[in-house]
This record gives sequence, C-alpha cells and structure tokens, in this order.
Amino acid sequence: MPLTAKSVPRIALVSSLLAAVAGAAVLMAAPASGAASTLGAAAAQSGRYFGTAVAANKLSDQTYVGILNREFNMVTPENEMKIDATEPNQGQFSYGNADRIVAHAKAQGMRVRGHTLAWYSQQPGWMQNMSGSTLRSAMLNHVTQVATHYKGQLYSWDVVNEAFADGNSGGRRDSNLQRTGNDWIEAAFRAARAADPNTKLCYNDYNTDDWGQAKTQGVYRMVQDFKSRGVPIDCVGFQSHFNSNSPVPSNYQTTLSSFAALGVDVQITELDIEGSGSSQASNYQRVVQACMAVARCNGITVWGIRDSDSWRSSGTPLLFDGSGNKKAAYTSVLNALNAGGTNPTDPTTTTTTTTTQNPQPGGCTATYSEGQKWNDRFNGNVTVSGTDNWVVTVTVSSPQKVISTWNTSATWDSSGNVMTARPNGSGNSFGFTIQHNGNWNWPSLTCSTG
Ligand code: 9MR
Repeated sequence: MPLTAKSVPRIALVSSLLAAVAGAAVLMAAPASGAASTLGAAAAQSGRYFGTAVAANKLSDQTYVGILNREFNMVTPENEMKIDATEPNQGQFSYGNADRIVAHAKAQGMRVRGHTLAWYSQQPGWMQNMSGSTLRSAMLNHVTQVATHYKGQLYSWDVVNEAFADGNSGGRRDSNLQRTGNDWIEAAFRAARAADPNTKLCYNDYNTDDWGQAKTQGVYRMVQDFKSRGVPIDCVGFQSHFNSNSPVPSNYQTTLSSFAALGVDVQITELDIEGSGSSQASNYQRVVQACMAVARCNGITVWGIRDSDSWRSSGTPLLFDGSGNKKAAYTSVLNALNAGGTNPTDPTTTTTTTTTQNPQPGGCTATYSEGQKWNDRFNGNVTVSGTDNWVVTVTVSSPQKVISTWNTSATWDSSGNVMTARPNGSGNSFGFTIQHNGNWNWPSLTCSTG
C-alpha cells in the first residue's frame, strides 16, 4: 500500500497513541465511504455545509425543529440579526431572538451565518430618518457593536446586503446609506474586520446569478476593486431566489467560478426555487451541481425549511412540503451532494488507515481513514466492526475542533475535544470534519459496545 512521506510520521504517532489507549494498533486498507442520508452530512463529505434560514419564533414547533436538527449544519437567522431587530432604538441593542438561534445552533453542532449588518431595508425608524455623516457614524457603530457581540461565534457575516441597483445600470442602488458616500460599503467591511477578525466577511445580493447581467458585473467590479486595494472581503453571497421570471441561469456556474477566481469564497445564501415536481427538482439539482463544481463554493443555504415557512409560500419553493415531508427536490439535492465535488485545495489523497481494537472479549474495532484535506480542515472516516451497538470516543488535540459530523449521533464533553459517537441508524460508518488550526495530528479513537 503506498504511503506518502507526509503521512508516515502521523501514522507512527497515532499508532503509539492507540497502542497506549487500546492496547493494539494495526494498519489496513481504507474502506469506501457510503452515501450520507441527510443534507448536512452529504455536504460535509466534500467539506461543504448545507444550511437554512431559521425564525426564532418557530423554535417551539417540533416538526420544524426535528427537520432542522436532522438535516442542516448551518443556520442563518431569517430576520433576527437585521438592523431593526438588533438596534430598535439608537444605542439600545437587543439580541434576545438572535442569541436564541445561535444557542440552538451551537447546541446542535451547527454553525451560523450572520445576516445582515448594513442594508437599505429593515432599518429601524430612527435610522431611516438619518442622513449624511450622522448616518455614516450610526451605521459604523451598529456594525462594530453587533459584530463585537458575536465575535468568534459566526462562520460568516453578510456585512452589506443588496447595495446594487436592478436593471441595466450596473451601479449602486440609491439609499440613505449610498447617499453618505460611495465608500460606505468598504467602510462597513473595515469596521466588521476590526470587530471580528476571524469571521468571513461577505457581500450578499440577489439577481447577481446571471453572468451576463449588468448587476452581476457591477458587483464583480466592486469585489475586484476591493481585492486590488486590500479592502477586507472574504466572500460573496448569491441569494439565488428563482422562479419563472428569474430562472436558474445557464451560466450560473460561470458566475460562481468567475467570482471565486477573484480570490473570494462564494456561498449560495438564500436559495429557493418556485415550482413543483421534477422540474423544480432538476432546477435544484443544477444549482447544487454548480456549487459542487466550484472549489471555493463553501456551501448552500435554503431560505426556510417547509414550503409553509417561506417568504413566498404560494410558490412552494423549498425542499419540504407544509407537513414536513421530503419533496422530489429534496432527493435531487441529496443525490447531487452525495455525488461529491471538486476541491483543488485538497493537497493529497492518501489511503492510509489505522485501527483501534478493544481488548475486551466481545469488543469492537474502529478503523480510521483519512478523508479530504483543505488548508483549514480535514475529514476523517471511521468504520466500526464487531457490533452494531457501538460507542466510539474520538479525541482531538487542542486547538483542533470537530466542526461537523455525518452518519452518527455525536455529543461532546465540556472541553470540546472529546466527542462520543453513537449509531444514528445510518450503519456502522461515520465521519467528521476537524478544523485543525495548524495541528494536523489524527484523532485518537477508542471503541466500546454500547
Ligand atoms: O424572509 C424574510 C422575511 O421574513 C422578511 O419579511 C423580509 C423583509 O425584508 O426579509 C426576508 O428575507 C430577505 C433577506 O433578508 C434578504 N434577501 C431577500 C429575502 C427575501 O425577501
């Protein structure tokens, strides 16, 4: 079996660790990994996420929460982080509903996209009535305060939302914020970076999906300009609200890859596609395939869970019907995610594995194999034999963090370094993504019968 030079020392390390922990360690060939059975798990196999917009007032709806917890590993508060919600009176901040969503996501091991710090719409009354330098300072203070409140807790922030005009101008949308000066967007990004240096800062908009549209080109030129001048921008969000008037464009993937080529990540942030049956399913499939084909497409968020949760529910644009049943579109999305995607930042593909054996009679064996690797994270796969009723303990070394799992029900101890994985009905193989923060060591595993 070929081993890369790079992986040999790690095998030695893990072998000795496992020998100490479990009394035995051998090397063996990697098993093939199976298809995942939920959207988040399927996306995680290629290092992507699958998210949904969440409304705080639905967190008491058991059907809603059941689907949320089962299927998704990223959450965007639908309205709760907007300016009118977080600063209803100037200088008085209100985070209750947004914090509830963040707490729910954290408890479930999901990550959160913040939405949104600066926008012409959903401004509180006090801000709507402002202009000029007073508005500019109030906006920057808002960005600073809210980004500071959530510092270190969010995967990304939609720093500025919907700042470009529809139609053929390719220019900015008129608004009170725009009238404070054309540099208001970069000022907002700089304030966000200063407040929370480790979250991805995104520009987010709609009708920017068609590469041939003036609005798309206008946003592209802004991002190009920001990158050339060192304005801190990390990602572009494509809302992707589609219907018969605004269909999935044939050049959608070109749009995503062209932006990515500027050196930013791209994210599909508010996906919904009106329609039903197989035509809706194939439109969803095209969108997912486009993201999977672009290495810097980090993931996909749909704008709600059931059709009845949608801002345009009459168009039945989501993946679950009003009763919470999976639609044809759900299946096409799941299959497209399971089909895998490109990620050229994956430096090596090795087929090395290690096994830990429980020395007790009647024990079980957990076999670890390396998955994909990226600059900031890597995947691991585990296959268990000997029992269907296993408990596998996965210990990562600080500052590593497990950021997603699939095909298992997982809990963590208070340190966040020790994960206990149990079967969730998906069989005896499971996987996880580790954010390595510079530490590439493999986790250590122990297996016991549950
Ligand atoms: O889904 C949101 C809906 O509940 C609100 O009433 C609406 C108010 O503007 O905002 C909706 O979300 C929007 C998102 O924040 C920005 N892009 C368009 C979304 C759909 O309108």
